[in-house]
Amino acid sequence: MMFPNNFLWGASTSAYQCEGAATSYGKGLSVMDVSSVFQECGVTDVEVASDHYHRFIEDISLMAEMGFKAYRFSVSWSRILPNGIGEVNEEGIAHYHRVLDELEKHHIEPIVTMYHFDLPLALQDKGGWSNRSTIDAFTEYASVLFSHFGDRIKYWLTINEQNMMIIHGDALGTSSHRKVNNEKKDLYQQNHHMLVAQAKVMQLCHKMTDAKIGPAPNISSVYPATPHPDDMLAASNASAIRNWLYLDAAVFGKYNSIAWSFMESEGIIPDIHEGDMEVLKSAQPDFIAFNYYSNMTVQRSRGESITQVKDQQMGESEPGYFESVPNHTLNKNEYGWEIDPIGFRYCLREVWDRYSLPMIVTENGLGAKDILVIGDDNIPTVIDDYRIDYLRAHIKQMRLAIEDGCDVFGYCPWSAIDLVSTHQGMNKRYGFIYVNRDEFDLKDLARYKKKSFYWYQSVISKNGTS
Ligand code: BGP
Repeated sequence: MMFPNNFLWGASTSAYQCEGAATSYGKGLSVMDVSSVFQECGVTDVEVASDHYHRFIEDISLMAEMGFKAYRFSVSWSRILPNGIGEVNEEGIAHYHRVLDELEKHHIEPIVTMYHFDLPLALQDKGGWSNRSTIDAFTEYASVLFSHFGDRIKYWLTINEQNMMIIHGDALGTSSHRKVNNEKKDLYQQNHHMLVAQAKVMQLCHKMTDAKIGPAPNISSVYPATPHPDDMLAASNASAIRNWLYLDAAVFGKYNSIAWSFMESEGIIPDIHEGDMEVLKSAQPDFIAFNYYSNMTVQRSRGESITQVKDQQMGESEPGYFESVPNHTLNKNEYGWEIDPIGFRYCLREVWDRYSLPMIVTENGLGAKDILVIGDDNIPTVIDDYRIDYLRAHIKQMRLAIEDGCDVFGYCPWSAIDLVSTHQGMNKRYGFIYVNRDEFDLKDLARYKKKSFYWYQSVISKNGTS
């Protein structure tokens, strides 16, 4: 069996990780522009990033050369509304119209994330997502997007990896670092506000446009470390707390009962205003977008908090509920992320079984320290067979999941071009297109096609066979 004829092959990026022009053309600052993660780890800042803001025409034409049917990118909230609310930056609107013009020219479908980690700093200064008024700010931002771009965009994603911002906000640089009495309660309050905001925005989208809209969490299926029933329960806890809390609220409009009982025992039930649950109930996503890098293996909690690894794909634990352990049946990439293509099929089946909504994969990929070499034609390239192997194996399992009956309508791996990794800067690359800069040396920012560029081009031209 093949992939459906109109399957959306493409790749992803996010604004703050590739655009650059972080303080130009009327853009306001976002939390990522001042993120302590970049300062503390001494990794690439996002002032220039991959300079996609200035080079999007070249980048999109390279995507077209690869045969992309779709490009998933995010709009920078603070480029549209420099203060998060209020005055609209017309230059920002004009910029994204130019990006859309370019995509249209090449018949590439835009898949647009509204908010990918980069909350406007002006909102963070007022408490960010802990402050209930950020719900209105997000709704206002969405209404600006729908009124300017509503007739040009068919697929919107609300919030990228809301679950990772709650679980790994420190590692990602999205945390507010506010001094609060109960930090965990504050996080789950932020989560509640995001859920309500997302529901309002999904409703608004359906009212103002004919587009489709969906959430975009990071989903990992969870394996028990052993068949011991306690480990099975730990896996069920982990899945509820990490995955279903977010998707049940988005799709069914209610809190997952296992996650709720976890919040209750921890004393972190958020303040829920009258009418909030009705708002959650009355909104419906049209599809589920999700990012998959790896699954997770857990054992029953020994009650200790294990060392928090500064990485969103590793080291999750909830003392008393589960703790993650390495899965020795799997290989790891050079950053310790487990490589689990069969688990990808499993994960797609699990999400499909649970929600029966069409799915699009909006991230998946291999981060590596790519090395530029001179190719046969004397043009620099990267021989990234490791990336090709990774993607080939995942695409195969996605095809098998489709054969299993899963409705998957697109695949946008991370990332279209090299960009700034969340906490490894330019040292960890994912792109099909190499961006010629180092950690702190901007060089000439030239674009070079990696070996995976040609490989993916051929995959797309044969609709998924490689
Ligand atoms: C996801 C984020 C992306 C991206 C990716 C890879 O969690 O949505 O923004 O960066 O992970 O992560 P990293 O850059 O840490 O390797």
